[in-house]
Amino acid sequence: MQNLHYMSAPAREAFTRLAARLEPRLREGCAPRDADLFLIRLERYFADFYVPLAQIYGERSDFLQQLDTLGAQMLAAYADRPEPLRLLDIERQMTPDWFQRETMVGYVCYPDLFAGTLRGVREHLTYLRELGVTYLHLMPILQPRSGTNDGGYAVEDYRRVNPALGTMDDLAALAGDLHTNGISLCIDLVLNHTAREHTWAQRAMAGEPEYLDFYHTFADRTLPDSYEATLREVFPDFASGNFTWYPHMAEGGRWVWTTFNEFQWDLNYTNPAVFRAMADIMFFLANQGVDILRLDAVPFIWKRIGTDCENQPEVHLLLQAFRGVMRVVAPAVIFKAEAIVSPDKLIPYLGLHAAEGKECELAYNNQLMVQLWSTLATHDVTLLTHVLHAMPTPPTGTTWITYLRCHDDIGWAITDEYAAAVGVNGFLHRQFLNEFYSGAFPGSFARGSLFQYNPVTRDARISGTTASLAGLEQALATRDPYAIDLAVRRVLLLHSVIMAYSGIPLIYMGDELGMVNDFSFCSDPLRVDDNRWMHRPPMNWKLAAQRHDKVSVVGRIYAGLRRLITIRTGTPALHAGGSAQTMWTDNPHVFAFYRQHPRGHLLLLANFSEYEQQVASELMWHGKLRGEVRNLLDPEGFRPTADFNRIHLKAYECMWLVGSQSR
Ligand code: OTU
Repeated sequence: MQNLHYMSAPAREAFTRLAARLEPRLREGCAPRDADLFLIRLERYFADFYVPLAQIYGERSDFLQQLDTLGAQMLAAYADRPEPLRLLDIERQMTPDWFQRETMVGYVCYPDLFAGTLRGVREHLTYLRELGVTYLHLMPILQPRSGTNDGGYAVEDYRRVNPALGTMDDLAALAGDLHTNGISLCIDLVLNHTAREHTWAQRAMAGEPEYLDFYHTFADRTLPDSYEATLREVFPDFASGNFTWYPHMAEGGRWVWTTFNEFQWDLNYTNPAVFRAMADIMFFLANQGVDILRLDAVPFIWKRIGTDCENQPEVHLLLQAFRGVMRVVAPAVIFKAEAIVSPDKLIPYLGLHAAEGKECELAYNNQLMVQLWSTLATHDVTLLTHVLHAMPTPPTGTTWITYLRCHDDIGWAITDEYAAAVGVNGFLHRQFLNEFYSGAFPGSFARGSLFQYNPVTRDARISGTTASLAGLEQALATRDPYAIDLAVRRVLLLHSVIMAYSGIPLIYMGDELGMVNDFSFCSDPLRVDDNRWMHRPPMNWKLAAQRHDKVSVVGRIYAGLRRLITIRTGTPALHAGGSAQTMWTDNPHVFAFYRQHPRGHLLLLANFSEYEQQVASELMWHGKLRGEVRNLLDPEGFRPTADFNRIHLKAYECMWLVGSQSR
């Protein structure tokens, strides 16, 4: 036992106590080697969860009993873990960079929209394999409340799959098939709130004190009013305020904390039973074969009066504790933080300082996403370069999810400070982006819609698919071949950047086919109020059938993406263990970054203008590319000569330049 002396005295004492209590049961229930492995992991990760839990719950008189119960839960989950997953645990611990590899390519879809059911998804694995997908994020699949349910983010039962999609056995079978095909599985875990139909909420509703304590509820407006003074509203259009009055709750009615919709009740993590219940759900899902848990709305899980109740220090302590216990039970599983927050608040989700390597392995790079769209509208890379320059590097052993679109709207997370630093007025720029992407701005190629327009602040966000926002919908409507060509180039340009920037690129279902906005949600009374459904269309398999027709629009987009993926997976410089450093070029339309990894270097150049552009080739030498320089994306089109000193990029062209000598 080599980890004991790394622990503080109280941690050591608590560990020794817990291990002694668990060991007899462990020896009884597990093979000797498995029992040993559990104890080794328990010792190795004990402080990782004990220390944060002690900070949050240590003052409670029942803290040690809580720890005992947690330990018993861990042991039970470990004993239940299927053999193939135990091997996967060992394999992943030997390959801690598995999710950072250049071979990682993500795809995200709603299973019902993609293939009807989980079985349907299994039947479409060849499609995903053909595209080169190695990471599949299935949007909410656990049993939601019936009726409107925020696209599945109002969960009624975390241990059942939405019956419309299949069963838990179907999920486990799908996970097995995915693993056989080299694809890891990500699912959503909504840990900030449950549906009000969840048994916990129902029992709270009935006034059971044990379950009232699972939520934040209030007899009158005193505390809600004090909190409300500093809270923001996430969905001002259809769910104003953060508290909902339930007249029949307990006796005499209560206010319930509902950050999102009124049917989504925020959980109360000051109660250790909530932490334990959620940890148990994590174990359960891990044992079905889930590899990545997307922790939905995680910034909101801790409340503090006088603050916006987001990103509180306790959120990070809870995440560290969750991760610590998961390392013991199911170390193959990693966490993805769904924290759409500013860079300084985002980086701590990947584990900073003492928490390095102890929080989430993945987080969405919202800044890159927002800046790419902003740059597409302005054709000017200055703000993009500035913002990414200032963006902290993810700590060792973690990386980004890079993406263009997801099921949510695009919120213009561009601070006034960043905008001002490059001579832009933040407010006016955000107004411009909303006008541009809703198509109101004269000459705009985009067709999106405003989401959650707030007439007081004039804030709004944007809905729409990649293709529609990049001009394809409009171009197809006008049948203008030149406009269509530009739109296709924009779609590919954006993907070329997210495929090469450090992290796992995540393709949003339908983007590989250039699918445009879908307005069928307008005739569904449960969806009509939420225009995010315009970019959540059913998969168009008819269009998919044309994907190999290289002269068609869909064929051009699909082939382009397919090529990017093939080249990415063969380019060691793109391993996310390396760095991505943005560089200034001498042309405001050309974005550049440099990827450095011991196994290779790569310089990306991306022309955000619809005209040919040039940059000084010295860039490559500053960037340390050595030997003969090649453009991986177009080896024929790029022929450096002895005297060349400018690099020419075609309209919206992206280059991935590498040198023949790796350094
Ligand atoms: C998430 O989004 C989901 O992505 C949404 O689809 C859900 O509606 C929501 O949670 C509730 O479950 O504010 O505008 O910093 O940005 O959690 C969407 C995180 C959201 C938040 C994010 C949230």
